[in-house]
Amino acid sequence: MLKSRILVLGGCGQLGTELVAHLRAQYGAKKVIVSDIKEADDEMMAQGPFEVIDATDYSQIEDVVIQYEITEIYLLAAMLSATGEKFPAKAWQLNMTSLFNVLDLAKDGKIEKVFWPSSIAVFGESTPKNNTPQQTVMEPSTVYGISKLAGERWCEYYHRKYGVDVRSIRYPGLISYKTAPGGGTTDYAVDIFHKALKHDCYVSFLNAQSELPMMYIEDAIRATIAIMNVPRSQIKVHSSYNLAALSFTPEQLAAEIKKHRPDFQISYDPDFRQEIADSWPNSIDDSEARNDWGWEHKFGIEEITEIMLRELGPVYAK
Ligand code: AKB
Repeated sequence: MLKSRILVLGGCGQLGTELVAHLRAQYGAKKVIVSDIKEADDEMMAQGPFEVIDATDYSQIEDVVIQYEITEIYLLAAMLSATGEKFPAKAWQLNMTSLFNVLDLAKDGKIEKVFWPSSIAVFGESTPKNNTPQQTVMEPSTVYGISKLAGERWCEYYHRKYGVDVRSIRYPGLISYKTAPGGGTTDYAVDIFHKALKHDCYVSFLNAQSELPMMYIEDAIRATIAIMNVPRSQIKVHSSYNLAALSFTPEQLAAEIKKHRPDFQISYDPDFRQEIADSWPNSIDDSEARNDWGWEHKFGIEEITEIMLRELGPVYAK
């Protein structure tokens, strides 16, 4: 019998929606409490306990932790890279305050374990671009990246000083069809499938050669659940683990889509997100995650393209 009672903060986003479904399948719906800043859609509301929580408010989280006897928190509430550049102060406030709230709950013994997502955004222009190592130069240029790097340092600090069990992954761009991503630089790799099915053409906000690390959502969920379930002794990196699956450019993804939809056309009109993409790695060395807790990715560009077109097809079928 699993004793964990889980709270997912920011549970209605791209990652949260699918993570919650997996956690509920594993632990039972009643053991996974979903929360977000506002009520979810009817489907999510009907599936199990839901609480409206502002993750920047310590007492709102604490009340729910006490009410449901929560043992683990997955903190997914965050403002991503592109939106963060439009609202820098808000991004910093949300990303850092929510993290301190959850780390403090763990420090005070009110919960046992924390999952907190970091990102490839912790890296910057001075970082080696190819096969970026776990430990390297890190000078992020976005507010989001700065908040993630600061967050990583605080996770390690709370682990070292107070013994907090916090586990973290540096996610690459995530590709999924159930929920749209919101406000990221890697979002083109989701949007392109919607536009391919709707109009057979896509105007990319990144240039043809912008190579970025990416991952299919199912791989990301498996990694998240795996890192949370391994014995604590196997976690050697207490800031955040590099995690990789594949890397591709908009041009390469378009060529893959063209194999299924020969009429598909892509054009390029880079905007402010180009500068963000240019500051991030092309590919990531995740050998520490592979060695320490057995990480292996499953999905490549062919499988992802096939799944995305197949699953989204009916949405756009006339
Ligand atoms: C973003 O593009 O901001 C995110 C990320 C890589 O963390 N998808």
